[in-house]
Amino acid sequence: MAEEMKQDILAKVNDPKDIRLLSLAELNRLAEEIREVMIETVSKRGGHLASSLGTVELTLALHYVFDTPRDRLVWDVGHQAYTHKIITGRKGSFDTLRQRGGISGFPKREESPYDTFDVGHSGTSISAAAGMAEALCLKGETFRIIAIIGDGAISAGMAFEGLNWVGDRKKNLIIILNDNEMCISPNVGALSSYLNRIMTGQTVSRIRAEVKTFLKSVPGIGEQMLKFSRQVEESLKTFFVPGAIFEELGFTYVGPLEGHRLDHLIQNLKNVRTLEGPILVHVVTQKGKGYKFAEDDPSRFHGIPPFDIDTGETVSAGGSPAPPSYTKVFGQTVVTLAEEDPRIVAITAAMSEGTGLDRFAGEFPSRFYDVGMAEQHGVTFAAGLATQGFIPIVAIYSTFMQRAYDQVIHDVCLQKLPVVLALDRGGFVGADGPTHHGLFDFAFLRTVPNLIVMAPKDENELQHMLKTAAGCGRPVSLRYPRGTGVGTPLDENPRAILVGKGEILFHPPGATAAVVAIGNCCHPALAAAGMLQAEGIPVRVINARFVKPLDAELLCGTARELKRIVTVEENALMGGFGSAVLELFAEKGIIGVSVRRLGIPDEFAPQATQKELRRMYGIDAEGIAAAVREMG
Ligand SMILES: Cc1ncc(C[n+]2csc(CCOP(=O)(O)OP(=O)(O)O)c2C)c(N)n1
Repeated sequence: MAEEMKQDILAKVNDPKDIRLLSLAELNRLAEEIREVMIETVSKRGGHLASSLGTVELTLALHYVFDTPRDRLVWDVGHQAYTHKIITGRKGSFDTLRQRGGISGFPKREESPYDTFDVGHSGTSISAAAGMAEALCLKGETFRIIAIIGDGAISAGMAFEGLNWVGDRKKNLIIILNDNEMCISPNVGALSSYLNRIMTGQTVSRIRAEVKTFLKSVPGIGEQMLKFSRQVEESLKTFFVPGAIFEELGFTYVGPLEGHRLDHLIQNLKNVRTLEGPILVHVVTQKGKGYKFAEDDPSRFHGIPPFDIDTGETVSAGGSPAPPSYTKVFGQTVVTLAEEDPRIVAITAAMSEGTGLDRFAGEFPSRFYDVGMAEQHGVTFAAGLATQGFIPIVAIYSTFMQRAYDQVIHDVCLQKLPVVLALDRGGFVGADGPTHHGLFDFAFLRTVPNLIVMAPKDENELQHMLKTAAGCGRPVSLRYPRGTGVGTPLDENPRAILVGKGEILFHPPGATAAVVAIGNCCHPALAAAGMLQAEGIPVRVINARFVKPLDAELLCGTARELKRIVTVEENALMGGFGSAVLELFAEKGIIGVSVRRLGIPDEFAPQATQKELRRMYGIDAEGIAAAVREMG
């Protein structure tokens, strides 16, 4: 495919100024060329293809009409901004998308003056744009601010808070609602149904117009019928005006616009540019537009690993079949547990496939809830269910659980409600980078009273821990990593383990140090011990299992005996697992023990593969072994 492509127009575009010189025909051709580049690059690098394919014309029209970078485009989530990247000076580096040292998959201020706000989590664009609008007034400047938000992201609580504010402040601010009726899966919620009715309403008015023309053409009775149809139309209008909800909130509503027609978009955006006050422009797009496989299955192409362009199939690494992913084992186990216990219900915040809950959704549709991109609501909703005797399992990626911190504290833990917080993507996520790494949950959750914090060493322990969590009658956080398991065979039935008890994984005679690991760091710790054993350095390896409650007896006993401890975690060091161990030792008056903590220092880890990051931060087998050697 690469050889066939010739991007003549794109070759001339280095900056949005260049596209403002193009004719409509050239702009349409440019859209095609951009799609080719996007498909080609994402097929090699992986990425958020479907969303970015859906915004090609919209992005071109925005840069064409507005004076960027003076006018500010504020993207929500930012996964749909590949066209924006390509035409704002990053065409040449687009091939490094999501790679270590390469350009980010999301807008990033340090990357370009065209990127006005760092993003990755949803629902921030309206508030950020509102802040810019206030600043503009304070500074007496006159540029335009345009927030671009999807129909999924606008369902986030924060987006509603922003709308509420903007509609009231009456400052100049344009919100583009990019409506493709999809989140990752089909969108849910009352607002989504409302938007859908607007579109259906449009179809109705078009049909009505056609009927009118027809009636006029009927001699005699036609006029009479037309009169009647006008009356019906009037009553329909009061019943349904497109965008009325936004008008009531203080916005001028414009739309729905056809999001893949550049002429239509450009003309309407030029008009919008002249309007004052808060404006909401409703643009209808198609997720995956222009690439058949993505149009047919936009969910799969939302975030896709490398794939074959001709077949749309993801490229497998080959060799022997990989062990199941943690996500898959989690999804299977929830189903197993739910079969035994009718109190178990499951909740996702718009990520049923990503969290593996799609299987549960299929088996127990009435006990499954997709609350939309609304983590805060999801957690408190779970707390409500728990007050009525249910056992909610809320599956949210570690990074997105940050959104629901107060809900965890105030609504779940304060009331000791038995809610299971299943934190997928704990640790490094890889190419999505710093906005998405799950590196803080041990630290921010272990300080919350009543909460048990655990992490399994492998996929088999994950199923046992999930059984433990669902059965213990307490709030629990259970975090596990992105990616495949380590290949440990799965026991047939999940069984509960003892809360607060760790295990010794390797107990060589004559050990002079212990590596105390948590979660997915246990297997690298074992590998390190194997390497050290071969060098004549016997090291004990402990799987702590719990960040809280810690196994005080095991850990303090080991420290007193061996005097040298290395802790390992895929989490921020500050306040994390190693800190918990140090606090325990201080509390128990353990002295004369040297402790070395391995984990992530006080910085945001960059984008790179998980393997590269583990190497970089010294928490892979080599890094752990080196730390033990250095202790002497
Ligand atoms: C707080 C938060 N929760 C979940 C996600 C994961 N996520 C990324 S994009 C997306 C769907 C976005 O839907 P929409 O806003 O409609 O944009 P589209 O991809 O359809 O263009 C989700 C759930 C996120 N980025 N941030």
